[in-house]
Amino acid sequence: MERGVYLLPEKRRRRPCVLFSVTALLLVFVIVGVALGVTLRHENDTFQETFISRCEKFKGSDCQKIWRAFEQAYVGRDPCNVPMEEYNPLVAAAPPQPACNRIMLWSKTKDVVHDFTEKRDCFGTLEDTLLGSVLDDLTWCGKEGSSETFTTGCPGWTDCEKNPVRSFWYRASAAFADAACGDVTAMLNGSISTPFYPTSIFGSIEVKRLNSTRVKSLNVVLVTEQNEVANCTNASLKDLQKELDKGIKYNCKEVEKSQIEECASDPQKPCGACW
Ligand code: DVN
Repeated sequence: MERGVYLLPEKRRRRPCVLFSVTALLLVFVIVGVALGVTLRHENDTFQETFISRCEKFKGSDCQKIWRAFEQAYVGRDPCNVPMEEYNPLVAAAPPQPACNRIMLWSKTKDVVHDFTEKRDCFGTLEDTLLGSVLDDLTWCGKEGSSETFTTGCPGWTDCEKNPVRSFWYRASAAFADAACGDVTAMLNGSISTPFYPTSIFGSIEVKRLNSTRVKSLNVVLVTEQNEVANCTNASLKDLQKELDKGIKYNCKEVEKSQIEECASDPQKPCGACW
């Protein structure tokens, strides 16, 4: 056989290339898998870190106990099957204790309300309590067969009724309304045709749970802008009055958004003078 370069048959020549490609592919899968695992782990840790650091702002709270009471509501569950009652242990661990005459409820006015309560110490919303503040603007869910907390790939607010986020806000709002006492204020949106609507949390949960044995009055502040759509004679506000416990006095006042914002930025102005 003539000496020379011994060429491998085509099939045997292809084998190292195939082996190399399979190894490379496996390596890519392992790297992606590890990266995904680290990301999920990081998601979980970051979420818990956020929860705990917000909780620790409320001195004297057992934040690890509150965290455990929270995660037992949704971890390992179908994220579309978390009834609001699953958060009962969390509410028991961190019950809202709002100061009488300073409770602020709201609906479709989140930004103006929180701008006001952040700048002035006149009122407190649910989101100013431990229960509301640890989870404000966060999203979370669990999955059957997993002990993780996920912050992505969770059902949206309207995807299913019993999702972990919506059920939490329903349950927390119920606890907040149950604890309401004295003169309660509610900031509603005068730029929409129905400032009060029955399917909102304010309408479906909070108004129904205000009890005249504790609550003396409900004072609606209807936030208006130039293009005022609704005023205090709006039909939906008459529905609100019908829903209200009979012994609770109802008031309504139209207040320009600019007046509220000015008052929020003027700490010298007494709370009562803001509207
Ligand atoms: O009194 C307040 C407060 O105590 C709170 O606990 O409930 C009352 C406000 O709830 P609400 O009456 O339903 O008023 P909103 O403005 O319709 O909804 C309140 C919040 O629920 C929204 O700000 C949404 O939260 P987000 O996304 O701004 O962090 C959420 N929400 C309501 N309907 C939603 C929705 N999020 C997404 N899609 C929807 N359809």
